[in-house]
This record gives sequence, C-alpha cells and structure tokens, in this order.
Amino acid sequence: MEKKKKLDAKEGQRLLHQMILIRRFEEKSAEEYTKSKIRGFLHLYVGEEAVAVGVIQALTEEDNVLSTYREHGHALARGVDPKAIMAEMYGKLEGCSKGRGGSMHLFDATKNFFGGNAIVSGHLPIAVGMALAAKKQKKNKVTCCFFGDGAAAEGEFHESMNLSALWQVPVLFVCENNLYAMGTAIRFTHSVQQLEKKGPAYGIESAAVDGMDLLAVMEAAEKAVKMIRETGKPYYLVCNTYRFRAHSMFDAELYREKSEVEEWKKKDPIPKFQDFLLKENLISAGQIAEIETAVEEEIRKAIAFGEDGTWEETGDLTRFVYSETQSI
Ligand SMILES: Cc1ncc(C[n+]2csc(CCOP(=O)(O)OP(=O)(O)O)c2C)c(N)n1
Ligand SMILES: [Mg+2]
Repeated sequence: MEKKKKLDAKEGQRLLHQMILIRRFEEKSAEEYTKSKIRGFLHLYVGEEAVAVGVIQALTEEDNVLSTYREHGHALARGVDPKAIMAEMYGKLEGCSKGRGGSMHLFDATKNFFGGNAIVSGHLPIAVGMALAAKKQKKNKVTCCFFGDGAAAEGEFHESMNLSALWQVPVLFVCENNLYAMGTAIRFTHSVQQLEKKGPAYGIESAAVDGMDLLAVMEAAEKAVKMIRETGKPYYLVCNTYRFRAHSMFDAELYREKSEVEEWKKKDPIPKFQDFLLKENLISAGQIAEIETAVEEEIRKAIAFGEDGTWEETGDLTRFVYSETQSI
C-alpha cells in the first residue's frame, strides 16, 4: 500500500513500458521462430513479466544479474539493447553474444548481465562465487540470481544456499515458481511445495510473494535488497507465477488443462498494473496507446537490425574456442 503511494507517474509508465516491451518482443520472437528466422531453443516468459521487472528495478546498475534460458525478460529489464538480443537470436555477429549463444545465452557484461544459463541450476554456484568475489573486493554489489522451481529441486540449489549462508555473501536468490519444470508439475518434484520454507533450513531469511502483482514484487524485492546491503547476508525470495505459453517451442502441453491456463490468464500482470495506473491517475488511455506504439517501433527496429546483421565467416568459427586460446 505504501509502495503504491510512492510510485510516481513517470516511474509507473517506465515499468509498464518494460512489461509491454517484454510481452510484445516475445510474441514477435515466436512469430519469427515459426518463419525459421530464429532457430534452436526458444523459451518464452509470457505471464511472468512482473517478476523480472519488479525485482530488477530494486537493483542498481552495479549489481549482478544471472538468469536461466528463459531470460529475454530479465535481459530487457536490465537494459540490454533489444536490437542486440534480436540479432543474437538471428545468429548474427552483432548479437550480444556474437550470435553464438542464441536465445538461451544472452550476455552483456556492460550491463552486469551474466546470462542466459542453459543448465538448470548451474548458475546458482556461479552467483554465489560472484557474490563472494564482491565481498572479498569490498564492493557494494548484490548478485541477483533468477531460477525456476525445477532448479530448486536440484543439488546445486542446496549447495548454493548452504555455502552462501556459511560464507555470508550478498546474493539474492529469486525463485520463479511457475508450477512446472518442463512437463512435470511441482507436486512431482518437491516434497514441500511452499518453496520459501527451504531458506530457513539454511539460516537464510526468506519470503514468498504474488509474482503476478508487480507492486507486490517490487515491495518484496526492495525489502530483500535493503536487507542484503545492510547485513551482507543472502536472501531467498519466491515469486509465485505462471507461464501462459508452452515450456519451449517444442511442447504440446499435454500435462496441463487449458482451463488452468485460462484461469491464470485472468491474473495477467500487465492489465492488472495498467488498471492500477489508470485508477490512480498515473497514466491515461492515450499514454498507454503511445507506449504500445513506441514498443512496436522498438521491435520493428530490432527485427530490421537482426535481418541486416552479419553472418560469421566459417573460417572464424574456432575463434574464442578454448583450444585456440590455449595455443596463443
Ligand atoms: C541439469 C539440467 N537438467 C535438465 C535439463 C533440461 N531442462 C531444461 S528446462 C528444464 C525445466 C526446468 O524447470 P524450472 O527450473 O522450473 O524452470 P522453468 O522452465 O519453469 O522456467 C529441464 C529439466 C537441463 N537443461 N539441465
Ligand atoms: Mg518452473
């Protein structure tokens, strides 16, 4: 409630713009995928936008962000250039990972955005290591690590929680609990499904929040980041959310009822936040239309940039490969 009063029109509109950009960017990516312009894996974040936007707005530019293969939303919210993301998915040299990573490996060190990690839970130990480095270097840096409910069932999750608490490092673990790990429902992967209960077992302060409510996520993330900066300790935040689309582009969704998806769509975070802004007179219908138009233009430019991008010379394919680096 307090947060709602604090939010001014400019900031509210900026956040709405981010969520709409993520949604439209991904809808367009799916379209480009069906035209085979984008190849390889593609995991969409549609429905979960309030988590990335709500958490990342609580960080500073110096903080680190790590994510999974479902990371377009985090990259966009972090300010990675949509053109460089689209070119990456097109496999072009101008992509943020030189076209070699694709959708699952977006990376931009200038934004302190460290992936894009395709190994489920594999980036949690990396996040703890980065947080340890920041502590040793006496940098005021929070390392924020997004992962899914499936990742929280992996060994790395438990090792990372344990070590982060033991070493007292400034890391924010953000679990995006969308109730499924590919086609496996959470009741088949977790003995205790209130995932925030696992933090206190390691002595880590933890909370759960409605991940479909941007304002609630913002408030929870701000509280978490404040605690981390004040104490240097880790924090575990579970955002309960839902993906509206399939796990990836190769998923017939035989594991859930259409009616379940429809029920969750009623909690869509974008109209919810839009309605809030309208009700509080922080935006007008005309301004919402302007955001949609601006986003459309940003995406048009991103597609054109990807199309016009350069294919890497086949002779360069072994560049940046470990074996070549070793012989230099
Ligand atoms: C170590 C490892 N095991 C299995 C896979 C295959 N895999 C890719 S995504 C995924 C599901 C992960 O689910 P979750 O962590 O809940 O994230 P979500 O996709 O729901 O965002 C699996 C098992 C993988 N990439 N890495
Ligand atoms: Mg999941």
